[in-house]
Amino acid sequence: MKKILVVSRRYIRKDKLINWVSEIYLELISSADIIPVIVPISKGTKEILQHYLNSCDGLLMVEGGDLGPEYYGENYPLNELDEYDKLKDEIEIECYKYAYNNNMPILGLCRGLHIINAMHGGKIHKDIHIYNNNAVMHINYNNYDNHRHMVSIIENTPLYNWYNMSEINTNTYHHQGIMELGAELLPMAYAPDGLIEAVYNPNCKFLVGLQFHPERMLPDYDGNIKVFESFFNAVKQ
Ligand SMILES: [Mn+2]
Repeated sequence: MKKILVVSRRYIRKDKLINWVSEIYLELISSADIIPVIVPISKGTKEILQHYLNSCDGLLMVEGGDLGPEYYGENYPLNELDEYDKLKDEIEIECYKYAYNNNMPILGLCRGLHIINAMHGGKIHKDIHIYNNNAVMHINYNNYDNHRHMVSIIENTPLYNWYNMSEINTNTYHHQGIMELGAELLPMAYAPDGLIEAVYNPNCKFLVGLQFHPERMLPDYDGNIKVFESFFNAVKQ
């Protein structure tokens, strides 16, 4: 069976650091007859990471804290970032580089999109709401899972093929976003404030980044599951 790596996320529970991954990703991967492999964040993981990489067929990068600004040429004070985790950055970016260099399918959601953009030389907004003067709310803690904004989809892109619609109403859980698009990446969708909400690299087998979370709104559009089906098919090829 093929394997997809997912790097975990850490937080402190009862005074101890624990690793976690949202179960929906593990369910989606295993229901496609692919083995989800959680790559834990621990110092020891870096020593053995190559063993994870040697056996992987694709990489899924999911939600998480802010990417370190060093990866996109900025040097904000790190204590101003949301859930900054240097070790997660290091492990996930090493996974990304291996997958990218071996032309393996990569899907990045939210933080994963930011990593893809930074690795292509693009820049990230420290906080999109400073830039857009709150014209569009990209995160709403009071209406977390039901908050939506419109996204317009560009024709002749993979995203358009999946949704077959020129506009969708997406969930939105982010305070950062693409400031400058990285080389080779093409935009697939825009929010009403102009923020790029989806990208792909047409020179890769499958390299897609989405700002929204299709897995958290599966019933809303048939296109949501197609994002994952297309990713999994690329992994199986
Ligand atoms: Mn958004």
